[in-house]
Amino acid sequence: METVDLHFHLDAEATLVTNRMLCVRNPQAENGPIRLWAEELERLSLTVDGSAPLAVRDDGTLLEIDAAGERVVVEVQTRIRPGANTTLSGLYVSNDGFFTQCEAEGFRRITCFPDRPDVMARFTVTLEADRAACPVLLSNGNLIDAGELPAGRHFARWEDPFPKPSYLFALVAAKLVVLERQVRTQSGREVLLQVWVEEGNLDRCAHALDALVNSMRWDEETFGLELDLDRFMIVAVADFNMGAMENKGLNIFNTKFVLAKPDTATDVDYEHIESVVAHEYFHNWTGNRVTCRDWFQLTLKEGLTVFRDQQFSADMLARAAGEEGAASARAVKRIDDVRVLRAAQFPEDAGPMAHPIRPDRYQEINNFYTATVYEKGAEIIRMLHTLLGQEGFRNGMDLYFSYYDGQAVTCDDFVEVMSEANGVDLDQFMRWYSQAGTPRVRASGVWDAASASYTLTLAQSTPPTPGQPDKQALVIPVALGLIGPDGRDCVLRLEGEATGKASTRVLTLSAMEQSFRFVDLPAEPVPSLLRGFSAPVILELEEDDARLAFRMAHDADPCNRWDAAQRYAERVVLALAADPDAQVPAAYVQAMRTLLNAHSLDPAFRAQALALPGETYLLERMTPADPLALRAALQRLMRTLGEQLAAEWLAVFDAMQVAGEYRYHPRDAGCRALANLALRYLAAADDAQGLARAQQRFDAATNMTERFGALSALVHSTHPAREQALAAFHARYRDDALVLDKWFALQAGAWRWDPAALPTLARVRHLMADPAFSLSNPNKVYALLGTYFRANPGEFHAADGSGHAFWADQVLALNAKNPQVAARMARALENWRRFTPALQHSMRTQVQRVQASDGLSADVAEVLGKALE
Ligand code: B3K
Ligand code: ZN
Repeated sequence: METVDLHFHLDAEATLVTNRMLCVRNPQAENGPIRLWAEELERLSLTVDGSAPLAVRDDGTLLEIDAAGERVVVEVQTRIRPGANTTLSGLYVSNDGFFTQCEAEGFRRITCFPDRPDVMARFTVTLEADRAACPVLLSNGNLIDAGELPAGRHFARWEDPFPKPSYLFALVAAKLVVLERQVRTQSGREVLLQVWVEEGNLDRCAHALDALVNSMRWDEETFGLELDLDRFMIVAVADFNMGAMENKGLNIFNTKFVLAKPDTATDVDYEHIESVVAHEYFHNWTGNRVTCRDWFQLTLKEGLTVFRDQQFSADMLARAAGEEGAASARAVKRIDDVRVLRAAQFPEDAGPMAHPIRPDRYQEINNFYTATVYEKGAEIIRMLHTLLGQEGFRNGMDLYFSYYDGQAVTCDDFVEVMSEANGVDLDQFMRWYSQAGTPRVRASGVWDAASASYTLTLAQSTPPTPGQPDKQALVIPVALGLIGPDGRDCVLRLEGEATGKASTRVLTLSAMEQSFRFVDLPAEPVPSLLRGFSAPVILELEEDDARLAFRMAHDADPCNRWDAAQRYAERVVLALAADPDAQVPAAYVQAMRTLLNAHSLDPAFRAQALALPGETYLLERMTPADPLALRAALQRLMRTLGEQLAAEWLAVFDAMQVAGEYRYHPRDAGCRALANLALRYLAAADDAQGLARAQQRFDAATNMTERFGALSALVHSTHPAREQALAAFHARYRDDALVLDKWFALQAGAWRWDPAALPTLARVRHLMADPAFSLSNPNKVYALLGTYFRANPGEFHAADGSGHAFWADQVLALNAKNPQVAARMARALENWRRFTPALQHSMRTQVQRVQASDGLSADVAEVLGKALE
């Protein structure tokens, strides 16, 4: 496809799309028909070089056109109904404006097209709409013409100089205002950066625009990659299926990842906005300039771009923290990423949807925008970075762009350039792309006093996953340190080496089992393995409580120090869950006290280390999963820590007060996070002083992080004022959709500390009737239903099965509206086989009920089909 000339006559009821495509016969392909995909299109006309085609076959989704000649112009006119498009894929209406979402296969819902990522064309787009309703008309690339039309209509014409696949097409026609900034690129070109939002939101765009400028600079400095367009636009829309979309020059974002001001957004929101803006911006090179040959290669752009945004955020945090705080700031970011991986990807890898980062089959590609393709994919890129080093990785990236700019390529192409640029063999490494499941690395060490040596044996195994019974050995970088009895890192010298260094080093495990012998160790060391979480694996290492406490206090690697705290907590919680009479060990409380009092540690790090492991992660570690017992155990543990460390929590809360006007800065954010955590523990213990502080903070807060932190603490207590606080919060933000999402999510996800309180299901049902709630808005669904189904297992899996029956009703209701959103909710029950027999029965019954119903979308059918396989 050489060029595509699109004309849109925009109207919510009936939009006319005229599409002129210059098609050139591919000399390498056999002499077949022109194949165009179509979905829910009303085709009005079709011509080839201005005449009726020789023959057309149309099965409703695929159009085959017989055409003679090497170069032909195919023109097709379709009518679509954006106002009735509730799927939010293709062209749809949100708050009277027109927006598109085409990845992965939405473009075929706009016009007939060879809608696959390896067909790239130069697009020219003319938009025509009512001027009063849609004063702003945007598409990809550069504005080349605009003007008035009769009957109050106007038009704009856009031209994108870069060939692109159809999934990167976008248009926006709406009533919007803009915050913009002119900046100069590294090579000296003036470019215009814009953030478009609805009127009234202009005071919430500055952070996103700053993030865009920072992203641009970072990609120039880190990878030598410059913005290639004269204008780069971000548009915020309230109805959007996911976070954001990297359409060429016209990124469309969920409002959640654009809008922020201190009164409405938390520190975490600020952080997410920065990283999503960066992610989409980085796609301009990793995704758009070099794109995917087919959708199996999705991780080529997603894993790589997530890795890039993770590195960017770490650099930004480190820069803000200053030299002294940089290392800790980076570690805190890494810990966040590891938390996400463990909470979302590990369960996926252990369930019926398990797939390699490059899946080898799918029914509905939209189901594969997963934590595996994204987050595990980023871990695979990170391992390459670890193995090749910063410079080697950069050389590989340079080679990648020099070979493949403007092309649609594969994951093999990417790994091959890394191999070529560094002269290393990465054939075995490629197994990470084809093998699913979370590998286990079992480690054992033996210290020999006589020879002053320590032999570390590492053995790997990967459990079977659907369709992959046998697994082969992977290349696993294991970063390690050995800690001496004094708490300091030992000099690491492998047998046969002349010298060693007292710092972390990376061993490469590539066989099923390997041993490494370290010498010159006069005392028995404590191993600290997988530092910085150097591979996406589960480390199995026997450590007694004393050793975990020792590493909690001394491990020089902050990630592992955090991990030691997580492992210790996990052990304690699972013991409490298994035996209601068990006690919280005093040694554990003492280890937490030591961390709490470690004032020299960065507050953001302390907040991470003192927070318990996520409930969904713990559920994954429990066999069989018993969410009610787990919840009870977590509550008991939090209450105990709240009671026994009350004085420390109060002192820490008081010490963490941030003076002055709100600013988004990692140091301030760390203080606020630790203060909010202190309130949660105090609330769990119903500590009167703690609750008084929460109440006071809620009333006097000057920013959302503090206000919402205090509200969360109150809600997670038995304090009678909690309902009043929820009502006050609602009254204050009744017209603010994004803040109300927080309010919905808090209630849907709340643990019930007061046994007399309404069960969460009743509350969720009640909230669904709230005028601010809508099943048509994905953010609302994710906030209320998503939180309840996926982040509140202790309530959702109520023993009477009421949560599961409700789940089935909602999945069915959503299926009829928006299959992508429905499929996401459907996945909440996919791991039903891991639960206790009674829960399994109730879950399976509901999964079967949904599966047996008529009109199931391919999206939902695939998820449930796999769950029941
Ligand atoms: N590439 C998009 C995701 C599209 C999802 C389609 N169902 C956002 C991103 O990863 O940047
Ligand atoms: Zn992406």
